[in-house]
Amino acid sequence: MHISAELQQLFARVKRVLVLTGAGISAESGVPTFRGGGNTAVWKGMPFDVISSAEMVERDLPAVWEWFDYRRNFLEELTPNPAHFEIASWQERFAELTLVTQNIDGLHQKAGSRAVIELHGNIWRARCTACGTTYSMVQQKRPDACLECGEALRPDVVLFGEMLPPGAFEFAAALASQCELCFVVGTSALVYPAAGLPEIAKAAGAYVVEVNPERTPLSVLCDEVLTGKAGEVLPLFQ
Ligand code: BV8
Ligand code: ZN
Repeated sequence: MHISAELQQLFARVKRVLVLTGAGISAESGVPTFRGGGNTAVWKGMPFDVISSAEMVERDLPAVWEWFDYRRNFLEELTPNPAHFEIASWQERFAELTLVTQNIDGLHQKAGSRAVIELHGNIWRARCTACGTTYSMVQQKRPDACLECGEALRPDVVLFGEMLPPGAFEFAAALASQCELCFVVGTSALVYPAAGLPEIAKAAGAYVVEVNPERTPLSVLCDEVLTGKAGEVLPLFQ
């Protein structure tokens, strides 16, 4: 794996770095990806973006819970991989490291990353459909209904057709427009508005680096493409 001298010099001197991650960074931890690697995630015959949609919460909330309970139980045993730990170490290395993830698995935090911008929520939390009160499901069951208002709970994740958490994208976009170096790790860059962040960084003059074993629609926009697995490529940055 060749990392250009230009990138190594940049890595050694920049202060403001933004990292955007997708399912690919958790692949080496055993988390199935959605698209990359040729397998499309389906549940009970339903395509991923049907079962994970706002419309499904309206139509069949118990089915949505089955899907997320299955994934959460699957995640219980899984641990971060060297890619997660490398990025966690960068928060000590760079004056301003911004970590933005599309992942709901919480593995960045398990690796020690603080202040993770979770654009699509977190699978370890439930949220009241009425008053918005949230409940942790880390080593504890969720209540059957909201303890504040008695209404139904739903996964605290962003489903297709739903707005991102208030301010999360705007905050990430502002930091993307100020970063000097932007890493895009393990994403197929198909889901918006998340996939728009590297475009904002590039337009603002940042050096954009993609880490992915496959090409993506973003590759042409990148200053450097490191073709490989995140857990093998990221630890090469010393
Ligand atoms: C919204 C949580 C406003 C739930 C998720 C503009 C254009 C087109 C469509 C839209 C648009 N704007 C909005 C839309 C609609 C939609 C969208 O983008 N659709 C896509 C399918 C075209 N966006 C939305 O609905 C968003 N909301 O826009 O609100 C609004 C509201 C009303 C009406 C209009 C607009 C909300 C999107 C968020 C949905 N929730 N997740 C759950 O997890 O179940 S998205 C989910 O899918 C993930 O979070 C992630 O974002 C995406 C999966 O992508 P990746 O993470 O990249 O994973 P993937 O498997 O695809 O790729 C893995 C990559 O890793 C591959 O490239 C592979 O090669 C690589 N890889 C594999 N192994 C490794 C590796 N890389 C490194 N190392 C390895 N070892
Ligand atoms: Zn409530």
